[in-house]
Amino acid sequence: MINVYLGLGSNLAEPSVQISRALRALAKIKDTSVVSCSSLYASLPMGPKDQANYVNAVVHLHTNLSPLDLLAATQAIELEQGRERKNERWGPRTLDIDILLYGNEMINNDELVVPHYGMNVREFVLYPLLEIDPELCLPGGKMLADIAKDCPVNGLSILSPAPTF
Ligand code: PH2
Ligand code: MG
Ligand code: MG
Repeated sequence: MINVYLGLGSNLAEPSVQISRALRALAKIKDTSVVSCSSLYASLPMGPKDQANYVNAVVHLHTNLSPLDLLAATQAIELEQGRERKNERWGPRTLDIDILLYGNEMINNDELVVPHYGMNVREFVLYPLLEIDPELCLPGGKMLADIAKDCPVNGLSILSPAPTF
């Protein structure tokens, strides 16, 4: 079993409902189980400012799937929930699921980069992750808590408790 952490985000079509639904879908992926989910957080949009605030959460999974099989499963959930691939960088979306960490592996190929390239500077990833695993050590040896210390909160706030799954 590999410890995987996913970042979830939504700012369209009832974001909290999108995240709750995604969590239930993640719990149904084969050879995979949901260990925990953070609270739902409200966050200011990174990127274009003329879009709605986001709801973000981080989910801890155990999986026996390969990184690419897990990626395919999460992309299928994004599509199922109406995700449209647009050209606008960091634009609005019904559901985004990013693989943040896959065990201690460093992965870098055309399909997937893990650890997620932006996670160390995004408050809406670091603080939910810290909530569910305050002792986490990242591949490369740094403590999550030390990285979070250097990241401004930027208006991030807890919106509601973790959904049930
Ligand atoms: N995701 C984006 C672009 N901007 N902003 C916040 N606050 N949260 C996100 O998840 C997010 C974003 C594209 O992946
Ligand atoms: Mg993303
Ligand atoms: Mg993504």
